[in-house]
This record gives sequence, structure tokens and C-alpha cells, in this order.
Amino acid sequence: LNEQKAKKISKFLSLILRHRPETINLTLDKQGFAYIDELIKNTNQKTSLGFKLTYEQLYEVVATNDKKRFEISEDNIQIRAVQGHSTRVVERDFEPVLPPDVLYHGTAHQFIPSILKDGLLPKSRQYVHLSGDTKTAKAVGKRHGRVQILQIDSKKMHQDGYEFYQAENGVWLIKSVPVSYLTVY
Ligand code: HQG
Repeated sequence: LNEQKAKKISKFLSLILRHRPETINLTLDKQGFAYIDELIKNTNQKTSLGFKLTYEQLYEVVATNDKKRFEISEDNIQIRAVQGHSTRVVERDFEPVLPPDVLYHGTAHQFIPSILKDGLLPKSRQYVHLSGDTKTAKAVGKRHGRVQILQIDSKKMHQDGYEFYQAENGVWLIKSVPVSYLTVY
């Protein structure tokens, strides 16, 4: 599988498993899982990828994905995206975990006034995504424009009773971050 094709499959899986399963008439359960058989069959019927998706390609993309975005169930028959879901599609359960003292959020410069007014909101996703290091935060923010990193006082937030979650791929998740815990980094 060349890099370009792997990326195309990864983007397609993100779309289907996070935001628009209905594109290929796929059903996701409450924890985000879909049957691999059904995903492959429906993908190939609708040829939404422009080529036939095989089991081998699917497994290779899951195993080699740069951000480990996908997870295959223990019984090997289902697949899901571990984070990033649109709220209207999936509301996964996560166990609250102890966060590091500080976390980061990479965003674009143009969103700063609004964020400093309303805090960090999940927008169309189920959670606000936070990063453990500034390098990752930078990469996330860059997608939206000129990067601005925000530092989150996660220690204080946790002490104040806010719950933090961590997806299987290490991405930190929280429902929202009030302005008082944010510092422009
Ligand atoms: C911003 C990618 C105005 C927020 C990444 C962000 C991540 C506000 C944007 C994952 C705001 C939402 C998620 C407010 C938040 N006013 N703007 N009050 N509160 N925002 O894409 O964190 O490659 O939904 O700062 O790497 O950029 O897809 O979230 O800029 O892990 O696997 O609203 O997606 O991963 O944008 O990215 P997004 P995100 P994947």
C-alpha cells in the first residue's frame, strides 16, 4: 500500500467512522464500532473510494496509521475511530483519568478572541481535544491557520472537579475549558 493510497483510506475511514457513516449506510454502535464485513461490503458497493477496499488494506491502515486513529475489536470483527467523533454520530464513554499538570491546545490565531470570551468548546465534536506537548498542539492548530497555542491549567481544573479523558491513541479529551484555566502560550 503506497503512502498516498493509505492516506486516502485513512481519510475515508475517518469520515465514515467519525462523521458520516450514512454515506455508505453503515451503522455504528454507541461506542463507535462498526462491523468490518459491513464496512468493506458497503464501501465496495458504493465505490466511494474509487477503488476496491480489501481486508488487507484495512488492517494495514489501522496498524500503520500515524496517529493510531482506529482500533479493531478484540474479537477482530469490528472497527472504530478512537476519538474525533461528531456528537450527532457517536457519544463514546470514557473513564475519567488523572491529567498531567499542564496540557496544550493548538488553535488558529483568528479564534483567540472568541476563545478568550467563551472558553474552549467542542464545536461539532464530542470533546475538546488537548495535547500533552506543544509540538502536537502546533500540528493540530496549523490545520486552521496561523497557529496559536493555549496552555491549560489541567491540575487546577482536575482539583476543581473537571473530568479528563484519554483516547486509546493518547489524545486528551474534555467537555470544555473555561477561560479562567487558559493562558495564551
Ligand atoms: C476552535 C485532528 C472559537 C478550536 C487533530 C479548534 C485533533 C473555538 C476548532 C482533532 C472555540 C475546532 C481535533 C471558541 C474551540 N471560539 N473557536 N469558543 N472553542 N474553538 O478540528 O482540536 O487528524 O474540531 O480551537 O489532530 O483542531 O482528525 O478540533 O481550532 O486531534 O485525527 O474550534 O482532529 O485529528 O476544530 O482537532 P476541530 P481540533 P485527526
